Amino acid sequence: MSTLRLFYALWPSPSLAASLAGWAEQARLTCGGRAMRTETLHLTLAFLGPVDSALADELADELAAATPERGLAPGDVPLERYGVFSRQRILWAGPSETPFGLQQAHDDLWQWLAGYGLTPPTQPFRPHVTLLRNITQAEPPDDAPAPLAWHYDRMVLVASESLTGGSRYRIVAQSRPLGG
Ligand code: 2AM
Repeated sequence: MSTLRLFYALWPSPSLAASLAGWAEQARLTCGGRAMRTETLHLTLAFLGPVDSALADELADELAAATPERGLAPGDVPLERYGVFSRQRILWAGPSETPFGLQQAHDDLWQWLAGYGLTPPTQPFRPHVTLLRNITQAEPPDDAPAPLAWHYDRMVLVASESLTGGSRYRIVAQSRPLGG
């Protein structure tokens, strides 16, 4: 049976993604590593891993239907600091504290996914946008650029497809803004 490697994410507007690319450029001066392509920057809400294609279709249909249970309450996440996951050699941008609404969105999403037999992570939710991979210096820069305000009103379901030399992200569905 074929599977798709899936995750749910918030996807920034092109202008926010461009600002984040500036953050990546600045951090690379200190941390080295490889910048993520601007058009692939995102904040993961739930990583599912490989899911069989029938379930993947169902999840995509449900998300596109965007009923209140499956949609996403709009909210704000400030991107105000750099951080590092040293084991994964990742430099990221994220909030200083997880906003309540975003945590709620994460928890609600996983509660709903559990109904499909998918297992929630045991690790706490650490909202972040990965900016650099393979960093050579595991301390983030002391200072971040001016904070970025991210207002979100929808989420996307993304397939991560392996290609020789890396992976490609393909948005398979997105929720409609609630009330929109
Ligand atoms: P990362 O950027 O911190 O690597 C696609 O891989 C997205 O899912 C990335 O945003 C990645 O986060 C996230 N993700 C979360 N858990 C993952 C896992 N166990 N394996 C791969 N990606 C994961």
